[in-house]
Amino acid sequence: MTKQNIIIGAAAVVVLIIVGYLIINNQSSVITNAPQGTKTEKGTVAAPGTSPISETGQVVTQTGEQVKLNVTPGTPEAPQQSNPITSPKDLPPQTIKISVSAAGFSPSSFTVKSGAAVTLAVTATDSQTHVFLFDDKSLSAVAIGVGPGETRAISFNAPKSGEYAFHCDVPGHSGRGEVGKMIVQ
Ligand SMILES: [Cu+2]
Repeated sequence: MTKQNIIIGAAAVVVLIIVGYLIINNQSSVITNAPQGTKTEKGTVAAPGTSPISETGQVVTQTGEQVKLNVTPGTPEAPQQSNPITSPKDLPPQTIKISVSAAGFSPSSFTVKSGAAVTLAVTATDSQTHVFLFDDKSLSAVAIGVGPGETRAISFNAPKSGEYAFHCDVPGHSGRGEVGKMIVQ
């Protein structure tokens, strides 16, 4: 074997390692960025980053336990908000879509069935940050924070029947009309 052949052989091995790495890396990124509204190991996710919805219709944590709605947002027991969603088409069709700006929420009310696994998406349509939050502490974990122009979603099981007011938690925003209500039937 000539010196030149050894160099060519070594170069080929390096190329194979790089190609192999890229293939493996690409596969893992497909798994972590699960396609929208499709099945993962624990259930169906509405968008990358949301908590999965199990086959029995319960929103569950990454370890498979039912999420808690009265805990601090973003903690492991809470339903997780999605990563920013680049196209509204990336959300399942049954998603409840709400936009928020200085003019308020639109629509400012929506109706869901008690116990149903609801996916709610909030879009900031102006150049401000907004934080969707229910007034009732029993739903404190169902919170969505969006930057200017951003859309994010969260999945949760609707509570018992009643009306649940929500507001934007950024100081001054609810006072100018960023309020609304969820009606649970
Ligand atoms: Cu706001």
